[in-house]
Amino acid sequence: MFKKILIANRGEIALRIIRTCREMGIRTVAVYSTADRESLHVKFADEAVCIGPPPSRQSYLNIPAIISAAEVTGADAIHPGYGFLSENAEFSRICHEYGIKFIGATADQINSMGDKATAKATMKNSGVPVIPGSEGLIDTVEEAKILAKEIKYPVIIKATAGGGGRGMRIIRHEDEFEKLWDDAKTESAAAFANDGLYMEKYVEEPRHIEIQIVGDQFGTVCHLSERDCSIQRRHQKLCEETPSPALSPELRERMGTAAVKGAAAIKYEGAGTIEFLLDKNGDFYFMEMNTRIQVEHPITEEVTDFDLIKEQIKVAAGIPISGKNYFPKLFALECRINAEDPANGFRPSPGKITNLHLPGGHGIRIDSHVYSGYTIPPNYDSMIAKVIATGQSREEVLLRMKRALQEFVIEGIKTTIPFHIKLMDDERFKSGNFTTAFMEGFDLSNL
Ligand code: MV4
Repeated sequence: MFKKILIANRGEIALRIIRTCREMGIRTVAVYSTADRESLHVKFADEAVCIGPPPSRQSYLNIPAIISAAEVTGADAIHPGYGFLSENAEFSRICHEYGIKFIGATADQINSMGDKATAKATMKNSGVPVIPGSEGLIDTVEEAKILAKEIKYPVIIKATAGGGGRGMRIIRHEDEFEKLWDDAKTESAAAFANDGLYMEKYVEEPRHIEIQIVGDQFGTVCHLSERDCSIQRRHQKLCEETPSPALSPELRERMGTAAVKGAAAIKYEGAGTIEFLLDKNGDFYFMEMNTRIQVEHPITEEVTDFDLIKEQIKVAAGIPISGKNYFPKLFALECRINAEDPANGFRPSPGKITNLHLPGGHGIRIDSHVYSGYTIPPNYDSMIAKVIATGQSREEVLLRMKRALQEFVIEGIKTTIPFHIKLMDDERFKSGNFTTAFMEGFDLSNL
């Protein structure tokens, strides 16, 4: 087992990783930018190294500084958390070259899933259902128009280097094709230095269902069922739940099996997520694979009683998994609390937390790095806490979440708490019958 792990991240996920390391008897090294001197991850780790000034490029994305910090502290592994360098193939490869175990996917796995057209082809070849569309990239707009006629409008153009909604265009009529095609090309060239595009039939109002998987170094892959992430705004998830109100045990089994098949085909090691679109007929299709631990992993932990960070560390150390799948024994919901003003277009609201009281009690878990007197720097992601409610039924969980959100006191900044309280009272949300279009019809006034 590793003796010392460097955590190449900040905020709540850095704390989350430190906690599991403590329980496993593994020493921890925090890295921090000068904006994070007073952060809890710095205080909770056994050692801490400053890696640069506030901008991410010069600190949490600064590969030479992070490798140096691992070298001087003698860390034998690096956990990248989510975001930052977690899906950076170059970083994974450099760690490997320096003899430091990267607790995440290999460079090859990151590359093969990072290129979306390649990822789709790989999944299709391994028998995972994919959305009808182009075979790989499309060279010319003429070719694209012919294909769109064949698969019938509406279609969606996606950037192969994109993901998470960037570089996409929905095309509903042939007369807008050339403009939207050019927009997508220009945008992806500027954003990713890669203008490769592919096309799919557009699925109207799907649900976003993702399957958590874990693979070991011996080719064994298991799944831990799904998370429903349909409540999103501009591709930012707001809350996630498991089990999905839309899945029967039979569909869960089929989606889980498909995810395992796809991950096994690339000999996936570590924790990963296979994202699917679920359409109104109950058909599901591979969308993307995330080769990292995700923000919403705690809901899976709560309903399966399985520590995903511990499992990531174990498989990285070469310990085999059992191969058995995990199914939800309880219900869980996560609300992401962001330092944003939901009544003002979710505009960031950094600043000093002048007073804080975190909720607690039965069935409530809080993953957060903030404390009373802490100043949220403007340089990073605005998520400041995750409230996770667990219970015996979906109804109980929604009532428990509302109770916890009402207990939450945070002064000095605006947060998304009022939005989540309103969400818990929303009839559509309560019914469980919603899609990724849910937020388009949500009234954000009176928050
Ligand atoms: C789609 C789609 C409908 N049809 N692909 C959004 C993010 C990226 N992962 C892919 N996305 C979508 N791809 C086809 N063929 C609808 C979306 C989509 C979406 C997906 C999941 C969650 C929220 C979403 C919001 C808008 C669009």
